[in-house]
Amino acid sequence: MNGIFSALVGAFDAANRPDPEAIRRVVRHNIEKMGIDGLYVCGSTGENFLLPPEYKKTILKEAAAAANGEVTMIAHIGCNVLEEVDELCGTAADAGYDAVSAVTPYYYKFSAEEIRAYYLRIADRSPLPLIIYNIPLLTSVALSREDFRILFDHKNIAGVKFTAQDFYLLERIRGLYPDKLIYSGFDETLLSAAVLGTNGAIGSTYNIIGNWAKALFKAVETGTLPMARALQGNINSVVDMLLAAGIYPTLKAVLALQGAPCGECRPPMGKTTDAHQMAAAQIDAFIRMANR
Ligand code: MN9
Repeated sequence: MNGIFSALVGAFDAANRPDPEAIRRVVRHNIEKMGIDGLYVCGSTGENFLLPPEYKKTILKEAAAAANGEVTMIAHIGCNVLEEVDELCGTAADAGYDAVSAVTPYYYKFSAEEIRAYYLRIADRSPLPLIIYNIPLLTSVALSREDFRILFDHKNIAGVKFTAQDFYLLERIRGLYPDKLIYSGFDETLLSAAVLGTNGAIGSTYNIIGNWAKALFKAVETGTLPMARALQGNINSVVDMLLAAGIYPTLKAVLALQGAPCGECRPPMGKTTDAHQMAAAQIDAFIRMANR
């Protein structure tokens, strides 16, 4: 389960429905062109929070079929509706996923105890190991050291997708739980997380620069830090351009230029504009130049 995982982008048709052909294209692109180790399906990058449950199921199934057992597969099934969580968990198990992942319950101000109960319930019922998805920037829920202590005590809780800049906490949980899987979730701080001994990373930009993330991780493993720093510099130049233009539509526009078109974002996200296309052309040129 170690390595670089692409947070798979959503691939939709003109009516905003999952597009099986586009899903297959972007999955194969990630495996064959980026050389990634795994896919994280139906996460934030997959526009999870804009999807009805039946579309999530379709995407989980199509992505697994396209990956054909060649890489490690994690299904994000997190949701505030527990019946939906259970159902998606079943879909992920049937489709052959290696693990499930779940975002912290959000919107209502749940107590730490309620949040932990949510995870313990999933972990008790899930036939697949569970990866916690911690992303305080978007959920306003920040798991504490005490939360990790209690949650990591459960043998079916395998690890965490740590999408936060709290490297103090990251270092502490790495040291305390050497057997748990810790994945770095912010691509812009991949190096900082990798030097702390994370098991890998899960990120949206790896759809287009997964090969750089792989190389960065290897450079850290072999102790070639100047190389790792240079790679993080290139990754961050891409992240800067993506964030400035609007990350998801621009990411999709770059994928189209790389030969894996996957439609537009689902509303209420906006349509792809000329500005997105222009930024994508710039990013694509930058990537080509750096790959030479
Ligand atoms: O999967 C991604 N998080 C979100 C993780 O999309 C919310 C990251 O890869 C970020 O997109 C990336 C840019 O901030 O680090």
